Parts: sequence; structure tokens; C-alpha cells
Amino acid sequence: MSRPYRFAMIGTGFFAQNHLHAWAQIPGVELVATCDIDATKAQSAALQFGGRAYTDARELLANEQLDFVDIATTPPTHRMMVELAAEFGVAAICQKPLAWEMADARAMVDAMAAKNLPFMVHENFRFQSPMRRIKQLIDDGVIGRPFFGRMSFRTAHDVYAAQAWLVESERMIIVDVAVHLFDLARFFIGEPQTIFTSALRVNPRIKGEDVATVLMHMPEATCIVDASYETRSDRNTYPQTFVTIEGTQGKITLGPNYHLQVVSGAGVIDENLVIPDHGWTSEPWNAIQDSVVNVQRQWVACLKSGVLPECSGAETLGLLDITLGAYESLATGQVYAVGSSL
Ligand code: NAD
Ligand code: 89V
Repeated sequence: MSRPYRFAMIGTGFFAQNHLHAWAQIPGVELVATCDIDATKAQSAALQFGGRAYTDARELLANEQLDFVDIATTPPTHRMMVELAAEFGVAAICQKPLAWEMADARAMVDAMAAKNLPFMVHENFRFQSPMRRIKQLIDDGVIGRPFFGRMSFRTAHDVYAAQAWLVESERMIIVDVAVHLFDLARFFIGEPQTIFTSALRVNPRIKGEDVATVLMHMPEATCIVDASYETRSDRNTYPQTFVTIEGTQGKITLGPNYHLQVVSGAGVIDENLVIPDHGWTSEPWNAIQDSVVNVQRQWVACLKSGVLPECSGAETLGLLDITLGAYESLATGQVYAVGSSL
């Protein structure tokens, strides 16, 4: 396409600021509109990044000629927004978690597929540069065949200060953070066959679970996913994910401050990974902010080539099955057979 892809940012709250900064550095796209039910937020995003401000997504889609929408509203509105995009024949990227119910996610995927529209979920943790590096090491066979993994996100950072809506969410840390860790587990090790969940609410102020541990069984591997928003520590590592992958020939560890250790036949190599700087990015969010740029680059490349993005809507149904299955395991006290909801 010779002209830039015309897009709108729907939802201009906390995390959308990263989307907006990142889009501003992506070649070949033009922000033509912003939308938020909070007019001040939509206007301030338009003022800083360009485009016309709207408070109603339907009005926006009716008025503007768009190639895609980028949806960063809170989860209960994701289905409505994606179906609206499909109605107007516009491609969409939607923030995670895609939905809180499988029926909603399936309806979104079906609506986009019926119009043959590109549809990606903004599942960005695998797009963090340290995670891309780990994946490359595994694919290169540096540690042999992975047989054990641990994806860990533990903090006592006050997440509710910037994301007050999490206080009221009946479903919390599993859909908020463990979803990213499940995706990493699949990315690094492969699809689980069963999962088992243990989870708790530690903070009495909130509605959902804020501590969760999920045991994932792959055909020839085990992976622990653990997430906590109530873990006191001498250092605040939020929002870093720690990774351990053990293989038949070695081990990869991603620890605090992106320290990577690779143990293999070549010996022990320690490296302090450097996160790409984009000018607007800063610690402690830099690795996640950089991952947003990487998601957007892939989206634009896929629009150009017609190739499916890694985290397409259809592919993400599998991730959602695991995520919602984790709640089913919690409710029943039983192992969840992955794929049961698909
Ligand atoms: P937020 O509340 O700060 O922002 C959401 C915005 O959507 C708000 O400004 C709200 O007014 C607006 N909104 C709600 N309903 C709307 C509607 N019908 N029309 C237009 N605007 C509407 O929330 P947040 O913390 O930024 O989370 C937004 C999404 O981003 C969630 O899905 C969350 O899980 C996700 N998120 C992802 C990451 C990540 O690393 N991938 C990090 C944080 C948040
Ligand atoms: O993805 C999220 O919604 C965020 C975090 C970056 C901490 O995982 O809550």
C-alpha cells in the first residue's frame, strides 16, 4: 500500500499511552482518531499524538475511513469493540485478556473471520527482547530438549494505584498476569495437556485472586507458572518476569534486571541484557514498552504481507482455554484437561 495505514486508538487510559508512543515511531501508519468514554483522555491523546477525538466508538467508525483499530479498553468492552470493527470492515488489534468468557472470544474471532479481516491479540510478553533471545537459544538447541520451566512474576508493587479497575475484577491475577506467563510457557516449551491451579486472595481490599500458582504438564515437560501481587521483597522488580528453562543439555535463567545466564556444553555465560531504548521508554517499564513496539512492527508487517501474526485471534483461543481452564481447576479442585473448551 503506498499510503499509510489509517488507524484509531480506542481506549486511551493507562497502558494505551505506551501504544500511542510506540505507534508514533512506527513507519507507514497514521493515527486519525482517538476514542475514550472519558472525553478528557481522548482529547489529551489527540492533542499529543494527533487525530480527532471521539467519546463514542460507533460514531468514530461511522465517520472515519480506517484500515484498523487498536483496542486498549478494559476487558468487558473487548467483544463489543471487535464486533464493531468487524461490522465496519476494519482490521483490529485487541489488548489481552481477549475476553473473560470463551463464548465472547469465539464470537470475536468468528466476526473477524466472516469478513476475512486481520485480527491480532496484543499478547506482548513474548515480544520482550529477552524473551525473543531465550526462544532463539532454545530453537538453536543450546540447552537440548526443555523438560522443566518456571515463569514467575512476583511483586508487592501497588498495581491498583495506576489500574484501579483491578480492585473490582472478580477475576484478577490469572487473567491479568498469568495469561502472559502461560503464553511464554507455550512459546518456550509447547502446549500443555493438563493444568492444575492453586490460588488465593491475600489483599482483603480486592475482589479477585492476587496470588496464583499453576502446574502445567506438557507431553515431556513440566512448567510452573506463578504470579503474586503480595510478595514483599528487598527489591522491587515490577514489572519483570523471571524465567527458568532446564533442558537435557543445559539451563537458561533470566533473573532480576534482565540478567541472563546460559549453562550449556560451551560452559557458563552470564550477560546483562540491554533493552532497546526508544527515547520515550524508561525503567522500570522499558522491556514491556519495547515489546509494544515489537508487537506493532509485526502487525504492520503482517498487514503488508498478508501473513498471520503470531498471536492471531484464532491462535489466542488456545491461550484463553488455558487461562479460563486455570479458573475451572481452581473451582473444581481438579486437573483441567487443556482444550476442553475449544
Ligand atoms: P484503563 O482503565 O487505564 O484504560 C482503559 C480506558 O478505556 C479508560 O480510559 C476507559 O475510560 C476507556 N473505556 C472503557 N470503556 C470504553 C468504551 N466503551 N469506549 C471507549 N473507551 C472506553 O485500563 P488499562 O489498565 O490501561 O487496561 C486496558 C487494557 O490493557 C486491559 O485489557 C489490560 O489488561 C491491558 N493491559 C495490558 C498490559 C500489557 O502489558 N499487555 C499492561 C496493562 C494493561
Ligand atoms: O499486562 C498487564 O495487564 C499488567 C502487567 C504488565 C503487570 O502484566 O498488569
